[in-house]
Amino acid sequence: SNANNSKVKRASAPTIDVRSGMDVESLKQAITEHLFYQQGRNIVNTSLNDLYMAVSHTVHDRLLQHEHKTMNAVFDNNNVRLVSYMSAEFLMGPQLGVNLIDLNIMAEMEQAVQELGFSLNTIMAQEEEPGLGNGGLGRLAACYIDSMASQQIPAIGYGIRYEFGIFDQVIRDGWQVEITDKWLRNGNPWESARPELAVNVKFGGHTESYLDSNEYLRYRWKPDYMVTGIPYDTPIMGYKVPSCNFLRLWKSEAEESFDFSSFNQGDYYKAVEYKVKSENISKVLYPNDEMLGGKKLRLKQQYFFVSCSLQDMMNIHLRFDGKPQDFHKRWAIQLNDTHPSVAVAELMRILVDEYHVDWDVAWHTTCSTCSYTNHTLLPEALEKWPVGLFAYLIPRVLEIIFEINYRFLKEVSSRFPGDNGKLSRMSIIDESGEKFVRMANLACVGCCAINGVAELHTELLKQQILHDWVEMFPERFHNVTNGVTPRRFVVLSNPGLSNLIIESIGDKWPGKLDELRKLEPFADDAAFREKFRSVKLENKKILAALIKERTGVVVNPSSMFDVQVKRIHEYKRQHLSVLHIIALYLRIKQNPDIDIVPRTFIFGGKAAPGYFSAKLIIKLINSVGDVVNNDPDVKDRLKVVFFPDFNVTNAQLIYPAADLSEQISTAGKEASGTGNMKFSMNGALTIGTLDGANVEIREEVGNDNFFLFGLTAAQVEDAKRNGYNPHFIYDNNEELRNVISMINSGRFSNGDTNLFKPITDNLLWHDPFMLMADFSLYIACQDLVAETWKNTAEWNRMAILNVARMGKFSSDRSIQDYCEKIWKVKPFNIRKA
Ligand code: 6GP
Repeated sequence: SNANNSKVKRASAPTIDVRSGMDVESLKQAITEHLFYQQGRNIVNTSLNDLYMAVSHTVHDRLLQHEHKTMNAVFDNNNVRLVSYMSAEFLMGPQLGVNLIDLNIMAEMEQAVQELGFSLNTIMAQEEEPGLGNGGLGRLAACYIDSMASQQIPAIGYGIRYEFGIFDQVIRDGWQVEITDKWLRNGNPWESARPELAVNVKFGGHTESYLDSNEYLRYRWKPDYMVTGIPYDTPIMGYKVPSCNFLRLWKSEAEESFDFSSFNQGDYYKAVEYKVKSENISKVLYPNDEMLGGKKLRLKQQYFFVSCSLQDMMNIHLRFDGKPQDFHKRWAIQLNDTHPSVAVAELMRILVDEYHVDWDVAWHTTCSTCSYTNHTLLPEALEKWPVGLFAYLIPRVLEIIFEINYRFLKEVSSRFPGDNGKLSRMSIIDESGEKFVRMANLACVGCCAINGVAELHTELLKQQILHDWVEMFPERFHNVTNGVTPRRFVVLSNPGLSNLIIESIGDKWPGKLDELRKLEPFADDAAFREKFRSVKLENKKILAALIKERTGVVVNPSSMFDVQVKRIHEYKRQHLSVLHIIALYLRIKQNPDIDIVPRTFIFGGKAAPGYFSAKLIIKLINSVGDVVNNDPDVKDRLKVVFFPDFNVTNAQLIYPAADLSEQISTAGKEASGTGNMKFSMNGALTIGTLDGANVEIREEVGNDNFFLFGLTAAQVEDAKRNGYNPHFIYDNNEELRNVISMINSGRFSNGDTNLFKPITDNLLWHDPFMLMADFSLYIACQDLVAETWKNTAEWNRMAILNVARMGKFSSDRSIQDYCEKIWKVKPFNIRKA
């Protein structure tokens, strides 16, 4: 009864706790105090950004409480294995909204902010997102650290604190223009610098051998210079659980005392030059997903963040009183593609050179620690570095790679005697011409697990680029199909749908996505379908307003929103969708009274700045839009929009408004895709090929609820082997001929018949991504899509079933797979610890 009394008391007179209180009064008080003591403002003279900062600091305080408790509990326990997710990219997206959801104080914060005279949505819109990634790979890393926290897996994400993230895209005259992303300009309330945890990283110089006190032959690295890594931590809260992990990103700085010699000799400029050189390492994210082979700074970035992270992990391990060679018992490292794969050699260097662990013991430790995820089959994305560059930048690491390779190749020749082809293919060093270090080979040698990101992708990996490795180490191979976090991509971005689902099946699903199955019966409930339709319509109205604001194009919210948003790449085939648009336009031009389903085609995505064809595809989309959108014959039945600057913030507004999701890559080329999952979760139907995770999405939602078209991966390979002839297809398909002729006629380029020639010539004479082969199948499938759209009840039934059957694609499930198959790590309940 005492407890009861105090409850009653607290409810009527809350004790305000400005650092951890979750009630409206505490939040208000905390915001007001942060506003004054951190920003020097009062609520009456605040700018929106100052208010955003104050609200975010208020949330950050609460996260720190959880982070502190989590880390104390973890570090108190000697038997916990932690995950280290190493990634050159974390495409985090805005933080305020998800943190409010994870802390379960969205409503309280809304009210607090409202009582202060503002709206939470306006404040959230103020946030400049940390775009520290290019696309799928970086966004996956962000989803995974979210899910690790939510699954109560003790984990640290390790990466680089780029001063400039992925460029901002603007469209001028239909072309992409890149603008520097100054995301730190207005301050970052989510991070804390931890200068006392700084570590140094060596570069350049030479190595030498010496005898240690036990007369053992050892090596040491005499670098030219050192660079200091300063960690910046961002808390990563779990969803409605007390666990809070963190993301630790490294900023490079000049090593304080290092260049004092030249400074003292009066060479002030040399000292400053060294400072600039050091700070450059974490200056900018590389936007290219293609060949980076010659980019010295990129290799420096990779080694810098890997070395910082491993030193930090060793420091943590030793703090637990661990022995260096037991490192693998404390840590499971996941290498997000080959970008951090130099970790294999660097961990060996630390164990052998710095802690004098025997080579064989160190090798066992290293292999038991590291695992590698491959994210692409595209040969141009397989990283390799000139041996000379390695020798120049990190000479000791190269020696260790040579030693690893020497021992490994001995093993290969004894397993496969006389197979010289295998030997040269599996060698870490490519010796076919100029010598290169092959990063995927280094990863495969030094990792106990290797995985692809969707079932099809893993099979193709095993058959194609990693075939030799399967023969050597079959037990190392796994599949872990990608997933996405429903907290950000449904709860936060689609409140209308979320509330409808909660009304119908309760609120357990965001943390347990299989629960969505309970929605299935509602697909046959006309009243529910109507509510579902009206949620979608509201989302489309919001997007339509934004499209008007950003592009000037007026679109009809009741038309079908046909959306393709992702990086622009030929294998993703944005231009196949353009061919379809032109085919529809031609049908209208041939018969202006034709009965045609009104559609709004929405594209978005960045092209790598050096990828000419991708940039020309953006220009083509905009050019076709200019003609189609303004032709009176079209009568607004078709609209084509290129939504500029596709990023996480914009993505959150686009997925909820989509009716049709375009997942039309050439089969066998898209490793998984994750946008495909976000669309389905938000009730879009997919038109797609049997590629990446599309295969599994179709399996889950049912063949009848998925618009499938196109060649299979095996058929694509067959066609290539048998001498694929795109021109022959063109000659035999009148609609296709008319479409291509229309482009070549200059109709979309003010009479310039050359502008888009690189695209059409490539399609007619090479067509490496088989658009010609899939064209007629795609058009036929799109016609079926249009027919289905006319039956609103049927369309919505299918869309609801898509939502209901997406449980598998929560990143929570992916993380559970990694824990069971690869990391051998269990959830750690800090309340029970
Ligand atoms: C991407 C793949 O292209 C995409 O299919 C996949 O869903 C995503 O990774 C996450 O696994 N790959 C990259 O972004 C990349 O840079 C080297 O690969």
